[in-house]
Amino acid sequence: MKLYYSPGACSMSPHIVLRELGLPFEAVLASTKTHKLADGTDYYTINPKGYVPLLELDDGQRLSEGPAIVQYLADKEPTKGLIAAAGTMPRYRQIEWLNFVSSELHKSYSPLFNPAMPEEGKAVFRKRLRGRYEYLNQQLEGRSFLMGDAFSVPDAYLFTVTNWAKAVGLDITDLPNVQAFQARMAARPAVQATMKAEGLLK
Ligand SMILES: N[C@@H](CCC(=O)N[C@@H](CS)C(=O)NCC(=O)O)C(=O)O
Repeated sequence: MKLYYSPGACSMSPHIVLRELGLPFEAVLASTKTHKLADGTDYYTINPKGYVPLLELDDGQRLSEGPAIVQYLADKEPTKGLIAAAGTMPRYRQIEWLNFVSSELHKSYSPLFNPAMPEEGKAVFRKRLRGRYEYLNQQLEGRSFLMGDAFSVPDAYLFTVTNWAKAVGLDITDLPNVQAFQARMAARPAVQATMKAEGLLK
């Protein structure tokens, strides 16, 4: 398999999941700034949506959308416990979290990275994100991970987007459960290896 990624972008979520699962894969840099691969290939010819992550399967099929990719990957190795079985209530809870991270967090961060967004607009999105993190801080009370004691795929996604907070001037340093979650995730060997591979850690 090939994972098209850009350092620190939302593609870090499936990148972490691949390493947590120990699956063989090739990481292919597809910069979100240039939309070009290292050899100059126009990334739009690979993913017409232009964005990462994109997973290319061994049979050549391509799968986009981070929440779909992480479920696909975790379902390949069900004994690793990163996703609950389809049709069970825990699976729907994990989908509920993946959707929350995608629509309530990830896409509220996007305008904060957009140089065309005026500062007044950015303030609205920071406030919205702050409210979502206050909710998360309550949800993480007494839990190590979103689903309780065990790491699962939505945690990789939550860690990835929350890692952007400082860069966009979102102050969530006073939310202890969110901070403890980030620290717990950052200490995982697969997360360390991913961040090193993406050039975010030495
Ligand atoms: N709906 C997509 C969104 C992916 C997305 O927003 N990717 C960003 C990086 S975090 C990107 O590639 N941006 C560059 C672009 O849109 O051209 C998903 O959840 O996978």
